[in-house]
Amino acid sequence: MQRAKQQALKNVEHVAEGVAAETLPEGKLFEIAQSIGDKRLEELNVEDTTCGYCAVGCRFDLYSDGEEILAARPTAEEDAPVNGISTCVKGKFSYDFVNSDDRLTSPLVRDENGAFREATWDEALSRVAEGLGAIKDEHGGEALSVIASSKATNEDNYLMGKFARQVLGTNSVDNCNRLCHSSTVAGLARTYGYGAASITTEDLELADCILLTGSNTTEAHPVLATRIKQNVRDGADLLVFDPREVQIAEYATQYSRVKPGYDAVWINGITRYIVNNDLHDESFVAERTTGFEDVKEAVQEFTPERVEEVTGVPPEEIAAAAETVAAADACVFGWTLGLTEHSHGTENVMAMANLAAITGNLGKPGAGVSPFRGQNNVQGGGGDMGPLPDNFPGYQDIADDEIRAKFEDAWDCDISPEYGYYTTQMFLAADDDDVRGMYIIGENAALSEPGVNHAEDVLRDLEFLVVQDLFVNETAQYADVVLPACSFVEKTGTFTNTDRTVQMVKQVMEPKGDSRPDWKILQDLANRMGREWDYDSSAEIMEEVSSLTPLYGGVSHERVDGEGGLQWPCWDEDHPGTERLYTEAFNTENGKADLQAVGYSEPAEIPDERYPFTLTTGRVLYQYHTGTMTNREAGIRQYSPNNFVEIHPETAAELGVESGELVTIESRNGEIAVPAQVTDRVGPENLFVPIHFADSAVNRLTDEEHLDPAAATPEFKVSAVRVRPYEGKAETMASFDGEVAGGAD
Ligand SMILES: Nc1nc2c(c(=O)[nH]1)N[C@H]1C(S)=C(S)[C@@H](COP(=O)(O)OP(=O)(O)OC[C@H]3O[C@@H](n4cnc5c(=O)[nH]c(N)nc54)[C@H](O)[C@@H]3O)O[C@H]1N2
Ligand SMILES: Nc1nc2c(c(=O)[nH]1)N[C@H]1C(S)=C(S)[C@@H](COP(=O)(O)OP(=O)(O)OC[C@H]3O[C@@H](n4cnc5c(=O)[nH]c(N)nc54)[C@H](O)[C@@H]3O)O[C@H]1N2
Ligand code: SF4
Ligand SMILES: [Mo]
Repeated sequence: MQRAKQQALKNVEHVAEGVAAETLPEGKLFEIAQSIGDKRLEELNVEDTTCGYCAVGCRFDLYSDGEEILAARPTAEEDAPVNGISTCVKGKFSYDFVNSDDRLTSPLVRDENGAFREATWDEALSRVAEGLGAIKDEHGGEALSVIASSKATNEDNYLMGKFARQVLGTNSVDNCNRLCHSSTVAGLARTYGYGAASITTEDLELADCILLTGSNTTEAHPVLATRIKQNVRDGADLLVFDPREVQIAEYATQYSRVKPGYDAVWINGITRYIVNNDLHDESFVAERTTGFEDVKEAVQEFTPERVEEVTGVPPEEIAAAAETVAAADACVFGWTLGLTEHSHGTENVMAMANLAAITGNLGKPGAGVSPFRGQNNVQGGGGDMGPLPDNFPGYQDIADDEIRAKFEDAWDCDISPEYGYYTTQMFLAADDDDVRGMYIIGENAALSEPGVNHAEDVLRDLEFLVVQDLFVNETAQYADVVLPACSFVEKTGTFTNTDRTVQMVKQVMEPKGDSRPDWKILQDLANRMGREWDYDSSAEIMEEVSSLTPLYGGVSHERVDGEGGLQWPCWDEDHPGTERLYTEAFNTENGKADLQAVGYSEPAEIPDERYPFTLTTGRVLYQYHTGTMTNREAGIRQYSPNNFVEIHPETAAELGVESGELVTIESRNGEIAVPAQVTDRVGPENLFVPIHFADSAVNRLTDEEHLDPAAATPEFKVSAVRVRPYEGKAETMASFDGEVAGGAD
């Protein structure tokens, strides 16, 4: 298809999506099908594959002429269990990054002047082997750390963990789950046994009540939002608790504005109301839980008055929500980062886990807990595959002697029983030279870590840094060697989505230039560093995963492809997979949910006279993270060209600023200048800035030191800041042209 025509089509569809903010009707999709007709179908490659943006795990057919991706169209519905025919704007249109001019097509090394020059694979891999090897020889493998990529496949990630432990000799391997849902994983593992969603996606439509918190669902998980809205239209109750009146709140039976940073308080308030009014599920509590009495006692301090004082939620809203949840036959508790990205995120999650358990909402259709996971493969690649400092694949503890012996034997190496550093801790450990070299794969840490002024210093000062990515992203600018990886459209493997479904990812195009799939790069490097890996395909890697990982015991490419996805636990070849967790028992020693009393905690940064506002950060529909992929999309840039800060009209009036005018936001950690978007979506004491823009990176304002004690998650959702009209020239906003395009209203 001619480019101009294709672009015109895309623009039309963008408008349609902008209005619907979700999916195209089937008829429209049919028209697109017709327009591909310019090319004869037999000239095109078509594969059913899984989206590489978010963890909803939409599946569709991707069409390519071998040079570029032409279209994404619905695949057979039985192969798309989560989305059916729906997709969002990113999965449908955002493929320009694949062929963008600045895509990495060959390895880069530093020349004698310190500038990057292209190099052969041979030279680049030798440099990496020498650079990492020298630190290992002098300081031991523990002085090295690896950040694995939740954008990459399960098979890639299994090898990232194996590479760290077997080849480098370090347990310091982690990934973006640390910045995201690791408090969910910790909180749910502690109470129920598995750190994952208990529901299958269909439960969002079977529930008669959905309690959502800290989730901007229509923008961050659009296809799940569609399913929720459908159910609400059919009569289900929707309760939304969020400091911002996000779009999903428009559909809610009840929206409550909460003060950021105090979620356990209102959740405990609801639990208190339920237990004090005997509205809990007594038989479920008696037969399937322990710890109820402790929880009941712990929630007593969260009286309606106290909850209102701390969180701003009035007593009648707590009572109404409690009555609705208790009256429901089946309720899903959904959450995202508003609950987890806190210095006490694990407590927030456990408070929610208590509420779900005491109301008996687990292990039955339409009920359960559903943390909507983030990156396309953070459930699988970021967790299940074990590129983690404390776990082997399948959450097998590295400190357990028997398990460690199993992996030492399989991998033919010694493994220390000491946990390594979590991602956030790696950056702190580097200050003391406890980490001297890093291998960062598909993670733009220079923008996504908390406190990036500090992260930049660390990256600059490392003795050796290798970055493996599609682009010379902000992190790669500090690298000694950059290795070109290929994206999900150029390789085969599996991703595991937010409801534990393992799904096929299929190669639709040849790797761009000299780029290679992550697993092949790791294999070449391992062999250069003295090992003998000889995997012929990612399917073979999955065979090794399933042989060592009981949760994935029955997972193979053949089955995943043939059966249209498999949900873990899938213990063996004959096991059908598991739609819902905990139908019979919890994954704890005695099979019961181990409820944990949760008391009062507050954020690390509390507003004061100098920093009177609370800043929270997050996402918009059209953009993805640090923009490496979406910012290369002309259509997307048109809708979401630059950064902004949401400011309440009263606050804006006090400051004397209007929409589009620049303001300076300053925290104890740094400052940025961004245009104001005046809106009452935020409360008067709150501000919101998205995370997608490098030229006024919001993580200059966040803090790297105050981490969740159990999960080491940073406090991305609360920073104390002050704000003033911008005084200087707008040089910090090179891309700003006076237009502000905010989130979906
Ligand atoms: N378009 C798009 N979609 C994405 C992504 C993307 O970059 N762009 N990223 C993916 C990834 S990796 C992730 S992890 C998910 C994230 O998905 P979300 O967590 O839904 O995304 P965020 O924008 O970070 O917003 C979290 C919500 O928490 C609210 N919030 C802020 N502070 C608090 C608080 O203290 N308490 C409560 N209860 N709520 C609070 C915010 O107002 C916002 O509505 O999105 C995934 N999907
Ligand atoms: N203030 C604040 N900060 C946040 C958050 C927040 O809410 N607020 N959210 C946090 C969360 S939840 C997350 S998940 C992180 C996200 O932070 P990152 O994971 O750092 O963000 P991305 O921009 O998705 O970076 C992924 C990189 O992988 C590359 N890539 C894509 N596919 C592949 C592949 O197959 N192989 C390889 N090797 N590379 C690939 C892309 O080009 C890109 O450079 O940000 C965190 N930071
Ligand atoms: S909802 Fe997520 S998985 Fe589905 S198309 Fe959009 S970005 Fe991709
Ligand atoms: Mo995330």
